[in-house]
Amino acid sequence: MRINKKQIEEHNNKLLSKHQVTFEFAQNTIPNASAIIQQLIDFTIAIPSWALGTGGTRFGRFSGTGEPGNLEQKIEDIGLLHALNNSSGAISLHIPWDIPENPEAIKNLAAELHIQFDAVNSNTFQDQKNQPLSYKYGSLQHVDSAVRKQAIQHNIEVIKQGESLGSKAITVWLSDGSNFPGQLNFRRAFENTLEGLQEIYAALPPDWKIFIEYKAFEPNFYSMTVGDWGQSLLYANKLGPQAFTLVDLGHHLPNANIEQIVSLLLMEKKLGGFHFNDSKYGDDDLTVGSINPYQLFLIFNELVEGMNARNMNHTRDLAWMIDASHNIKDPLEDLLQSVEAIMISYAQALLVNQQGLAEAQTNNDVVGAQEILQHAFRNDVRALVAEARLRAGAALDPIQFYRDHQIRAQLTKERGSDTKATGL
Ligand SMILES: [Mn+2]
Repeated sequence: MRINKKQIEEHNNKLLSKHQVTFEFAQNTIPNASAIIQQLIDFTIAIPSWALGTGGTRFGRFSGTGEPGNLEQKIEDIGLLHALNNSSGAISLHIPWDIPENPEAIKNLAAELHIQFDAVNSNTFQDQKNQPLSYKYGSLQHVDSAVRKQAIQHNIEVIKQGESLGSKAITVWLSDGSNFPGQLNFRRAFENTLEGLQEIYAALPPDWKIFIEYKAFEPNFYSMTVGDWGQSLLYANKLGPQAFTLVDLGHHLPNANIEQIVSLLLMEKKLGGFHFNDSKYGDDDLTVGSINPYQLFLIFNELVEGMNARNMNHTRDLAWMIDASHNIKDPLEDLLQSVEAIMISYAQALLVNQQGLAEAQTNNDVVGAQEILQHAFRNDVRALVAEARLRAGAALDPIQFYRDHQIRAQLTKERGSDTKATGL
């Protein structure tokens, strides 16, 4: 299904007078409001193809209805999100769950819905049907070179799939590691992984990037072969200028200072991309901003400050993507909430008085520095984010629109109630 402009106009007209009251207040109290609105209009966050269906845990999965059953329908779902919020104009594909059978047709559909192809993701964390060798004991780290070769070939295949669609990056997340002390020679596992990554790197087109994603634990619980940002950075540095670290918010040990990690990776020109989610305990894959919005703001503050220091383009120079699991919410509603949370944090970071903050830091004015950050965080910027949507022809209140038009019920009518969108 598609949303037409007229439906959005009607929705906006109904909410306009109420919006104008809050927007005028925001405009009068936030000094650089119009510049911020333009930056919000330009910002886009990629939606992963696997997040459009109901996720689950290892204990079970409670299916939703009307979920997309193929890549075309996944792109259509992202088209719905993008029509509603103007900030979801990219898709991140997972191979082999979403192999495009007809790349030209897929490209045309995406172009029609103003959706670009973000980083493609490889998968060596599970065995596929008819796969000759198993990844039970790892992929690129494996003691058997034949398994490593199979994993390398898969990644090169993913690059080719991405090229056919116009992607410019591959994200490699490895579940490799060990569950028990003594299982693995750490050094050999690292060296094997590096050699594999070097072969994948050699297959990159010149205008491509490779993102090395790290994770502290799970599915391996004693060691992970790319376990933290230091290890990821080691690989990225050894690989070369097209290799970068990818930060997934949920992939740290509890209380890790992610904003500091982000700042230093930017300093080293090695931050490549970002996976948004939130967590209370581990890699919970909860909705970004639902547990710790202040942390999200602090991370965005470092991102904005660090990107500005290097004259980076906020939208294009880093890969922004949601990576979450919607276990009990409607995935589309959850994604609308996620994008909203990201836009709010980004807007708050844009209104930090950076010059004042630098002065406070120089003067060791600890109270002043905290005041500046918390002043920005405590601003209600929702009207700015809504105004950015309004100006771009999207909905003032995307979730309200989604509910008023009973989009899930319509999708269920189209696609049925026994649908499954994930490859797990
Ligand atoms: Mn991730």
